[in-house]
Amino acid sequence: MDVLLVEPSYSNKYPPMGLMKISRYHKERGDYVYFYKGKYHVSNIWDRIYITTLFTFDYDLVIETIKFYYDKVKSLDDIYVGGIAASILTDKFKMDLGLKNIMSGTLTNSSILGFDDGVNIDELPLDYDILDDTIYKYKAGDNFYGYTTRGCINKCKFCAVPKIEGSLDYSNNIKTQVQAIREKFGDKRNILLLDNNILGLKYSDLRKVIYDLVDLGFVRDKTYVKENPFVKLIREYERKADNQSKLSNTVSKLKEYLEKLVDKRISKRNREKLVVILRNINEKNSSFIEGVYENYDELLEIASIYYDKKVYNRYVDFNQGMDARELTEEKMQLLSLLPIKPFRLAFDNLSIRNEYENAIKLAAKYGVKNFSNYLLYNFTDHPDELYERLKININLAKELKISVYSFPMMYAPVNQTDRVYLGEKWNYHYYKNIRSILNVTKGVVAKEEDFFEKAFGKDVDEYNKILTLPREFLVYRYYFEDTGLTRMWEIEYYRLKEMRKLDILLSLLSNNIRESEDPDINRIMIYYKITYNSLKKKYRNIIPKAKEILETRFGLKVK
Ligand code: B12
Ligand code: SF4
Repeated sequence: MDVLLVEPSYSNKYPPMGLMKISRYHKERGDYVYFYKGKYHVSNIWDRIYITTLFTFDYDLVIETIKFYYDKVKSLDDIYVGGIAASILTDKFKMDLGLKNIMSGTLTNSSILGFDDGVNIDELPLDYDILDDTIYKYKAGDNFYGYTTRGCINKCKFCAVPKIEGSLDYSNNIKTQVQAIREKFGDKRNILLLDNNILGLKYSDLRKVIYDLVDLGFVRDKTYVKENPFVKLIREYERKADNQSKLSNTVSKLKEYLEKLVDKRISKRNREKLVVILRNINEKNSSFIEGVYENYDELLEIASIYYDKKVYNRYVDFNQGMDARELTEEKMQLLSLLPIKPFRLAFDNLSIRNEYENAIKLAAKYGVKNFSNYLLYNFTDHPDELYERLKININLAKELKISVYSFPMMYAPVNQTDRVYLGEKWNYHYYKNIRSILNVTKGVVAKEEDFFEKAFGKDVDEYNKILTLPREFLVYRYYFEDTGLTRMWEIEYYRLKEMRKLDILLSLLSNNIRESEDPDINRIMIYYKITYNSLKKKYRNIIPKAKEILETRFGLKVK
């Protein structure tokens, strides 16, 4: 059977685990499997095409990609669509595509795909080889990926997990998974666990998970040693040859590795030996790989001397924002056996402030120094609450001498096919400005107090002022501050604040209106029409004028 696995060309951090499991299943059946990210422009007709989906907000791209493959199969029933977005929006996919095989949920039995061998595909170890078929580089790196649980004990309204995975189900196969991957692909340094709520497990189950990870070598001491790259590449070649996979990438990697070895700081004798071997291989008409096998022992001997043999730390990353409400001292004692980095907690709303602060303090007591915490916003929260939560993190970091990064996560309803959604207590102007600030920082809120205060303000009042700024003033902060325009805008802002007219201003701005019948509002509106690019053209004379006013009227010296 010829099988094509497809991931649409959205940008994502983690490799497509679902497809990696499906690949493993088909390769074990003896099928040919190829993976492509995006639209594969070849004339092949495939026996099966599996297309994975992830975020619902990529819906349009996913639909377009699926349709692209319609003429690459004999029958449309040979296209299988699955994964997270397909599980959330199964009916919509079915309606918009008219395909029979839109699958929902996890692949707990191969019968779901029409096979009768009863394999639990969900528990199969991942096939990392498919990642060599694509040039796309997944940011999460070459690590172990897995789940130790599925589902969750909670049913938060903003989350899709209760719908796609149901209640918390403990599946303790992480040990088998990691061991199988080690056997087939060699060791990897870190492990990223995509559970939803690991702390929802009762103590005895959590204990089993943690001890499995400890047994696998994920401990706080250094235990990771890189493998000899030559051995790794030869094993990759042989594994792929067994599966009739495309070998050219591996051969190129092997060639590149050996050529680079010549340039490394190796002994004169070994360099000469290596140069002769490589020249002989190239001069012979046989293939490069045959030459490598002919000189295998000598190459192995040289390669075994020159590679990084240092011992490194490993990291465990529970990718979720862990549930602070469920962190007890007993559970923390268990977690402290692992080299968790970063330690991620969820701070979804102020109502869990006490539990959250206690969880951080407890973790810090057990030596955790690096936190990366998720803060949901634009849901039922008020904008001020985001500031308060960010500030709490800054204060905790200072008080406990730890590092706390905040990752604000913008809410959008889980079944929406775009990300445009405004929380009931938010306005569009604030919403856009928060996104602008986060764009500059790549979504992270600085852990240092001075950076934080510059970005979000010293207090809630200043935060509100920053969120009211014209977007351009926010994005090109220093430029507009230097021209004096920000100061001038501020004067108008405080005037309107006194007059209690800020709500009117924000409502107009949120509706993209830049004119008002109210002269007080119109005075400030001018600043919202200025763009960084047009400044020099249209508002050339504003800068000297601004300077003059600020200097003569307010005694402010402007650069
Ligand atoms: C890890 C993760 C992330 C990672 C990135 C994931 C990635 N792949 O790159 C990070 C941390 C970056 C992330 C970020 C976000 N995430 Co997230 N994330 C997850 C999580 C925990 C796992 C997703 C995953 O990759 N799973 C791996 C899957 C695909 O592999 P698998 O489970 O083994 O696959 C099985 C099945 O899905 C199926 N299958 C899979 N593919 C296929 C294909 C075929 C053909 C078939 C038949 C079957 C099939 O079979 C497999 C075996 O059983 C989910 C929650 C969850 N439990 O699903 C949320 C989730 C996907 N995230 C979610 C959200 C909201 C976000 C954010 C938008 C949060 C925010 N507000 O900023 C951001 C967006 C990031 C962005 N791009 O802008 C929502 C999605 C909601 C939606 N409407 O799409 C989820 C569902 C969680 C939730 N709270 O509701 N996320
Ligand atoms: S605790 Fe996390 S995974 Fe569970 S329902 Fe709430 S948001 Fe979703």
